[in-house]
Amino acid sequence: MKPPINHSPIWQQLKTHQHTLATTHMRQLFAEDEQRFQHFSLESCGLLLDYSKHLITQETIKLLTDLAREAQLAEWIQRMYQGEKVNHTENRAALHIALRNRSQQPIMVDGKDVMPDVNAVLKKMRHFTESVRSGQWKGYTGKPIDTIVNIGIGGSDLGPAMVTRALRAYHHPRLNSHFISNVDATHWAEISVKLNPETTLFIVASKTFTTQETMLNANSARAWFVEKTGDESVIAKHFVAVSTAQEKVIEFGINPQEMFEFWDWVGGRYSLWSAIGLSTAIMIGMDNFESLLAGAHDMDQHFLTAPFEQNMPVLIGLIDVWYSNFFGEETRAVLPYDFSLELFPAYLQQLVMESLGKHVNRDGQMVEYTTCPIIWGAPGNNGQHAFYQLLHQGTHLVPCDFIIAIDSQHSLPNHQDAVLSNALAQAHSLMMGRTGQETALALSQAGLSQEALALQLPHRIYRGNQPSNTLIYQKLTPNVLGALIALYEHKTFVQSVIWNINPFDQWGVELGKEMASKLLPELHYPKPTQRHDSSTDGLLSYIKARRR
Ligand code: G6Q
Repeated sequence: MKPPINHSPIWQQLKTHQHTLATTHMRQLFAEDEQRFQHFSLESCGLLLDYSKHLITQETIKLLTDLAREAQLAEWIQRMYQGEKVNHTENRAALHIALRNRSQQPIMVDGKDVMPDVNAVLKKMRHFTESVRSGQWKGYTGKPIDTIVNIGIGGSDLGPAMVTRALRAYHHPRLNSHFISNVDATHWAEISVKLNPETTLFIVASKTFTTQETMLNANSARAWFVEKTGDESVIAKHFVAVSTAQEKVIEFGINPQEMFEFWDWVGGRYSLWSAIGLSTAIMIGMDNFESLLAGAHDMDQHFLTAPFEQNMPVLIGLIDVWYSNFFGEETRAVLPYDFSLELFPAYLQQLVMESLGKHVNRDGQMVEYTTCPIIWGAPGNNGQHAFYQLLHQGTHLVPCDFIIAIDSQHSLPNHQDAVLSNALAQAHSLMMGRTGQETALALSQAGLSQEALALQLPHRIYRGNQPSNTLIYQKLTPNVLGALIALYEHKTFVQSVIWNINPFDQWGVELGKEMASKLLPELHYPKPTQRHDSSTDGLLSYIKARRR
């Protein structure tokens, strides 16, 4: 067994190197190198990455890429791409790259090329999406479908919901879509009032087809449908499934011909590229869906072939490790200046925190370093009027990701100028800050009295030195979105390799599920329970006494 990465000489060198930068201000780094933007930016797959606003030098990049070599990153990338069972606790490969493999090179799992199956499902999706979009697929009264409802949760919801939202400009004009995930009846009730059973298509999206929330919502949807139509035999026209579990799909009453398959080597949070993306594909059309896959494939190729020093996912992954392990970073903010990406922070929360929120390494030993930072965020302009105060003047180091579209999906006079100037201003101000001297000058030029100036001065200083990545693209096309998502998937993989953790399992979500199934029948026990801790028992009794 290899000693932990933090015992390696290169980790120690990074620690020493951190001391030289710990008190450095990024202003100084920019002052020392007029070409800093040119030296710390790169362009690939329709994205420009500016990583100049970081507490890094060329030496930092050298040491971090050496750290990646020490962790055998290149070998791990090969293992993932070659279909090895890198998800060792579930004995599975993690082959989301196969779902978007546009090169048609074979990809083997257990000695079998998976590409014919992948392509067969894409073909079936094309056939089905075209018949729904053209109006050829009819509901039970002969009317074309106009509403798609995806019923799923977690990876079977967040990815397709985010992509479908992001690509609203590409939606078929006749079609609407909804995503039902929460088990609170409010979610179903609020959406079902908008549905017409004659023209609604339900997609039950569940890898296992056993997930409590999804199955409850799917059963309620079916009961609602049968009640409205009075005819169980027409279910096949209105319910399709996306799953790996054919028997359970049949048990639910969905025709296996109306089931879109995927495979155990597709992790839930990496599944938007599979048939789990069916709702997206119906809304944007299969050509656009394949363009999304192609954008991701371009990023897959970049990740596989570019040297670490010019490799986008590698660089931003390593820089995140730099802050996490050497500067005590606890959180990261994701700030899209593109309203179409309003669901992107929520999607990334699952991708990153379910993948990297682990405290044991691949060998089952406690890690001796921090792993995943907490991911949060919101569309930039809204955030400016809410939480940016903390970014500018709080006490936390919060590296930020600015994600900026040069062109919006829609144009109105002056709007995009406001978006762009705000995005650049925020990244600049968070980096530069404003010193006491500069603040005093600005306040006196604004005509403040000496007394008011003395009072306000400390409150109006900005410490700056808040690091950020800036990602810019022309316009959020399916292709660019594919590359952007794949960038974050691979960034997450890079960090998992450095930390020697498995990013593809999620055992942390099991304990709560097990406890919920124990508590479920207890909600109906007639007497107060005394079985758990006094808080749970007390709360249970309180709820039971008040339930209608
Ligand atoms: C993601 C997780 C999890 C999963 C949901 C839904 O990586 O595995 O979020 O996607 O629990 O699972 P099903 O698709 O099986 O319903």
